[in-house]
Amino acid sequence: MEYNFREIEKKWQKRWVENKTYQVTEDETKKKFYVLNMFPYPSGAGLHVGHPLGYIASDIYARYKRLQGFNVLNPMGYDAYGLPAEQYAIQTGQHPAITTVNNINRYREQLDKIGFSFDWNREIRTCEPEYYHWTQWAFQKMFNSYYCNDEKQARPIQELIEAFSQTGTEGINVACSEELSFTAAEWNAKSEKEQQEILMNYRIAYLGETMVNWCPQLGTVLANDEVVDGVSERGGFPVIQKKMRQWCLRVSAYAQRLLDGLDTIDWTESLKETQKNWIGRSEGAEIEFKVKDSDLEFTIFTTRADTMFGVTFMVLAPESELVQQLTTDTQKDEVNAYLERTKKRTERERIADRSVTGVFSGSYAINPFTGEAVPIWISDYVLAGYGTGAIMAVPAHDSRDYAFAKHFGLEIRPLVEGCDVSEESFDAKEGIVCNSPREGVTPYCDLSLNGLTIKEAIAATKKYVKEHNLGRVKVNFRLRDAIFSRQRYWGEPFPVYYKDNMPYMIDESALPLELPEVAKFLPTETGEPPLGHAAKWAWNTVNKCVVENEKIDNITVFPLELNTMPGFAGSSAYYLRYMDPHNNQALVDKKTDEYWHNVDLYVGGTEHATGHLIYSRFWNKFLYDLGISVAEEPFQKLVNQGMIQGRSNFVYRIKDTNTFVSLNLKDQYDTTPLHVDVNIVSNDVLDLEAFKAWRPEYETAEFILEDGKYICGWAVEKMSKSMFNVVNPDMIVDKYGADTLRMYEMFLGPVEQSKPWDTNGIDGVHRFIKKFWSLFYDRNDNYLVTDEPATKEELKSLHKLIKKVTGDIEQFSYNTSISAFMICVNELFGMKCSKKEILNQFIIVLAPFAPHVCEELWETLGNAGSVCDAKWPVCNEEYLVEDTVNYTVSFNGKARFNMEFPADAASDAIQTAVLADERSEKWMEGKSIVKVIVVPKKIVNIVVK
Ligand code: ANZ
Repeated sequence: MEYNFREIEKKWQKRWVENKTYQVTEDETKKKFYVLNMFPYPSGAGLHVGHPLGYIASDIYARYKRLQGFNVLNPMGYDAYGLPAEQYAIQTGQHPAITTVNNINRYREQLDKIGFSFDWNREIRTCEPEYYHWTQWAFQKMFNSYYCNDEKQARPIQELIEAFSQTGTEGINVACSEELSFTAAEWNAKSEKEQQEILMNYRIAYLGETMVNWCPQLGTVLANDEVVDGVSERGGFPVIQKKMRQWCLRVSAYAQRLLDGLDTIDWTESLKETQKNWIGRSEGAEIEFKVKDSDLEFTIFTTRADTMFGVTFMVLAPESELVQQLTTDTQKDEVNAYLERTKKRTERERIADRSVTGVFSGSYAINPFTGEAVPIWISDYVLAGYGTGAIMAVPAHDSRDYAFAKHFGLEIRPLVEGCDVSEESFDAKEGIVCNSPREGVTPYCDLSLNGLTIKEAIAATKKYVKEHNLGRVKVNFRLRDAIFSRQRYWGEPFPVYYKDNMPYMIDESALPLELPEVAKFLPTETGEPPLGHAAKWAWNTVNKCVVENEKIDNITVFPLELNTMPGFAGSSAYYLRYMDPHNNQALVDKKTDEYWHNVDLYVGGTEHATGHLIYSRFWNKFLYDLGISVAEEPFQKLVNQGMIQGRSNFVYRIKDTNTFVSLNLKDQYDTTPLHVDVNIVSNDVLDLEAFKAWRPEYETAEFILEDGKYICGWAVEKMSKSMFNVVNPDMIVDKYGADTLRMYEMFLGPVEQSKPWDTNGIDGVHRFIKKFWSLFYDRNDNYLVTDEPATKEELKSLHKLIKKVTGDIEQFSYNTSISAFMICVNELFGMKCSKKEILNQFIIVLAPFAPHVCEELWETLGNAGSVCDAKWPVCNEEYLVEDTVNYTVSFNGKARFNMEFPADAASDAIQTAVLADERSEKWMEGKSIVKVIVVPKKIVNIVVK
């Protein structure tokens, strides 16, 4: 029988569905294992061969764990809200829901062909109300929570309200946007609206005034990476910095826990490092500075409190509220002109740009240590959102302050008098180098830092600051709160209505609040988000339902929120929903959650290092505080799969002709290289007829061939439509079968590495499967398998394989496993081994990689049930023990020949046999033996004289 992969794969894919082979339940008798892929955004282009790489890798692991007896959860779903569908809708009028469903169907069809062990019964789509119900629900919980720094967890906002009404802000230690201070009497005297405004300062989901990249023409806020050189990436429209009231999530409250959690999870060091830098913990001090001739004072954040003596000016971020207060009349025009200019720059540009700009405010600040007055400047190298948005500048020891001082001719004062302050002596990291340890330093007030290292000096200064009430010790994080509003249509609606301009949550029992229909997917004429076009988008608080806008009376019917949630909303807790996807009472049932606990293996791309992987860790910690999630970290082990690059092919057209010359002859002509569709090239040989049919202009193409073939050039590039190097997995499946595709993707190289897709080797993998098949059936369809007992050699070959593959899978080293399969098949083939005892085990080990052919052969061997439920074989080391040892026989240290001995042969017997061997005679002739040394299992050395 031929290896007919088309029939086999169809048969088993159908059987798996009929038998519900991949449906999983919470089986308490088994240990669980949760495998998860980062779920895809279903784009219009469908899958290319790069997409399934991670899914195949995790599928192999999932199948392997199941064979080891684990109850494996391996779900799949779709991150279905997002910008491309919305933009397509704007261009074509096609509703994003329709495009999304079409794309999902196409993805599903493609995925089904590859033979994954997904439990499709648990599929989720983030755009479906049953799913986003729980996204909205979590948002409401965040709105109704604050973060207690003492207890290090989220608590109900009600507790805070009670504390305010009894003791005001006295003694509270909570995460907030701004430090506020009021008494209980003051709180109780406030109106409801005033109280609500104050609570925004503490809620975990809050409306905050934030600086955003605003694009007036597009009518939306843009993310940093959607802005290039001050204009929108799409359309090239100007983008300005604008303060807007947006929903935010207080991710910053969790900064320390996000940092600490990294020590408890099994992620790569580089990914942990990226997250650490993103969180950016920084220990320093906040110090108060009074403004000269004024009642005003302001706070700066510094990590170098020890440099107070070197402060020669202060700098405020342009957005700082102090700017207006501190600018003197004479400086007003200059300052305003500067502010106009900086508005146009995004924060990222400001960080990247090292050119020096700034303006003097006209005011001076008093150094609290020295009493000296120093000028206050405004410059955009100080960022509004970090620290306090104000700094003390120490140009002798900070490179940006140094550049600023040089540019504006301000004083540069080193901590050690007489120190060289030329540019050359400046070490960007350490500052001016001669400051450690300090000598001859003027004491600050009564604080002497003489003889101290930088670290000691910082500690001494901090202590002094605290004792003298000049400020406080402070830990800052670079991690910002997440902006959670988008002016888009295709996203989760906020379950929020507005009364007197303040947000209120709709009743939890009324969730989900479904996305309304709109006439247009664009912003409204008055600049409101697309939901502003919805005619029925008001909340009736009595009947708890959505009603027409004209019913708004602001008494019982109120307008609903027009923003929608961002892309990361739906992907932040999806792993929890897979555990219990059909539950309409809760995000996840507690017992079910306790069973699955968290994701044991998460596979996905590194591009999510600082987005999704921070947000979902935050979201999970919040749910953990609420007692919903049972594990503090959602993803125990994380593997990042590499990218599959495209391998492009080129043809060479002779200039001004329609003649194409083969690669190795092209230098004889003046040619232009052109990309050619890789799907009409095989092993770099162009299919001439297919080429002519590819495009009308090539219909009359002529060719100059070499050896009767047209050889194409090639290069490794990004896999993209424009390079014609996109390989569709469907094509590979049609031609070679899913098992070959799966094995070939893994054979390309280590999972974590990026590598080019190169179809040239695929035949080899396909031949391997055929050869494996031929151990079962010969060419004449004879069934070869026998019940004869296996020989030692055959068992050795098999157990070598079991050992290797088990070890490799544990380390995701699948490419080396595949080599091991090939070696073993060759060995068995050489031994003409078609014994059931061997093949049965081989099938189990191969099944995670090539599930279809293994199911078929498993059945052929007469096994009942699916191979998925077989038992992973254990390597028996006894079979690996060598029976004989090959000894090297040396004379006077020179190796002369080899001899085989049984592994347990005694040294005496070996010595006797070696000396008796006729080959020894030659080397001993006429000489006498001084000594014979037998090193067991290695060598025999004979010393002669
Ligand atoms: C005085 C000083 C002297 C500083 C010196 C550094 C070196 P990290 O580690 O990133 O926390 N800084 C504070 N707030 C800032 C802001 N909003 N925008 C730009 N820079 C800001 O760095 C903290 C240091 O960066 C602070 O310590 C402050 O400069 C500056 F030899 O204060 B330093």
